[in-house]
Amino acid sequence: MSIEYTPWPEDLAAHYRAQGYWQDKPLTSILYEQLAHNGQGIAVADANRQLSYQQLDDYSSNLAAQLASQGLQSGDTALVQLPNCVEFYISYFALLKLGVAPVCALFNHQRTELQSYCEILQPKLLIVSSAQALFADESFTHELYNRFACISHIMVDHSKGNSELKQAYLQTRTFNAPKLNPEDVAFFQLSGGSTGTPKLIPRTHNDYLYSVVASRDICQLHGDTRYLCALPAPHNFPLSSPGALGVFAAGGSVILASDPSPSHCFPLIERFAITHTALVPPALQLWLQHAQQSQHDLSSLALIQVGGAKLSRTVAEQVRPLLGAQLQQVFGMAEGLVNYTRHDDDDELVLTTQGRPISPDDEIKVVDEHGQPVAPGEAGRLLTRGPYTFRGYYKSPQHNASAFDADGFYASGDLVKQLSSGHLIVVGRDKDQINRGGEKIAAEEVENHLLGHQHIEQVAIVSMPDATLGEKSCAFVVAAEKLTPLQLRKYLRQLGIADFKVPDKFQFVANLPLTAVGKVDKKALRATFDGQA
Ligand code: OOB
Repeated sequence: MSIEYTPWPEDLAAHYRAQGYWQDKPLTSILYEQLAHNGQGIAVADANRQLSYQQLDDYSSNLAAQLASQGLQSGDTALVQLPNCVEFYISYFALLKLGVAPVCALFNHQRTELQSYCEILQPKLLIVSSAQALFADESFTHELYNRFACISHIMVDHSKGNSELKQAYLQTRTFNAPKLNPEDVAFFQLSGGSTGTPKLIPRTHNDYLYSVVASRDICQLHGDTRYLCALPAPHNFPLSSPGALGVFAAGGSVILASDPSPSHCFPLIERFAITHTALVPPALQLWLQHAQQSQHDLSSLALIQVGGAKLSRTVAEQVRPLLGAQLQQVFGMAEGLVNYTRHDDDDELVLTTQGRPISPDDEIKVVDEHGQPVAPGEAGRLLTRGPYTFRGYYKSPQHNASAFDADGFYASGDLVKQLSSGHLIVVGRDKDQINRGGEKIAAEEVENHLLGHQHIEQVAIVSMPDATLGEKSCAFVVAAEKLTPLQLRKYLRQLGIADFKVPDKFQFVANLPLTAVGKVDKKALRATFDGQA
């Protein structure tokens, strides 16, 4: 049985095939294609271990065979939550090989997020890590088994020592690979979100493979590329833009860092002679601050990609002088569209734009609030469709009705300007989301949690400017009784939401300003921070 998703219209699908974007190959071909000539090449390493392409293939097949023997089969779904470790890619490829579509949660997701993903996806299998406090003992796994009848197995990995996951992939087994249909959903990406409930993005083999291979070529990755993966491995940027999958498709090596701090990454850069990496702007700023005093040799760095949130020109200008590497701006989204500045772009474009789309068939519309195209070069809302931009969130007909226009263009919620060269400049946002240094917070989701508090009557969460993160979050709260920020932070943590979603500031007010139509006037609330940061 195939997993349901909104397909591309037949005429567009035929066009994407005719243009050679969709190759009708499964995503696993990335791995298979390295085996013949590069089996002994290093695919992935962390500070303690390394795996050749052959090992990554063998281990993922062993695990797939074990999961098949436990009843997992094509069309099933899984939830994976692992830190940046080689097991992440072993598990990812094992599930792809089996035709089991995983959603890969971020490692800082907590109880509430994991439960929502289980709710939407009804997974049969969980692969998680005891390095995450939630799985340090068995109470949460029991809770999940009790609450979700769909779950037949939870595999807990232990970062140190043996574990069921390690036993499963290390034990040689024969794996009878099922035939995969490249039109099927390969896995689910996580949406940054702008609504009350998290949304999942079905990504097919055909569309994702195209974005990976085209990104590999745009970024000119090759067999000697050594890519430092310092952002959370499942995020679309370090997974596919070109990310680890692009590096595998080029036969290079992925080196995993557990976090993007200079103290952690600089020694790895020297030790592995890292050539490429991907950072969010706040991490880049830390690298820039530490580069000059650093004792570590960073001279191997050739390309530093920066994306996930807006990069300021002043910071962008420091990349080459201080880190000795070329800068590439990346403006992408888990829903599809990814833009890159190119190697042959002049400095001005690289410093001031967020790049241009991967594909000649990425269609971009920049429209006003009535959906009408703005004059060339003017700012407007970004709409897009193309060969790797999804056509609908998983099981969300209501939200899909407003997230797409009548022609199937997805409204990303970004305000952009497009230059005649095709390059986009992100100038703002019209979605109810806070971009906290690349980490996305759906305001409504956190507002709903706070509204569950017995003494809170109204709440509105907006961004406030922050010198380091770009934006932080502030909750304006109308409360029936006196409350303190500490109490509310504790309340949210007890509910089990990811730490980055807990508002940085709570402001208690008598009432919230309203717009003419009676909605909370978030613009007015944001304006209270004008001139700050
Ligand atoms: C990436 O993906 P998501 O899904 O976490 O977030 C997408 C949103 C965009 O709609 C935009 O609002 C913002 O993040 N964004 C940027 C940006 N890159 C992403 N805003 C300004 N400048 C940029 N360079 O964040 C993502 C996915 C693939 C590659 C790179 C980033």
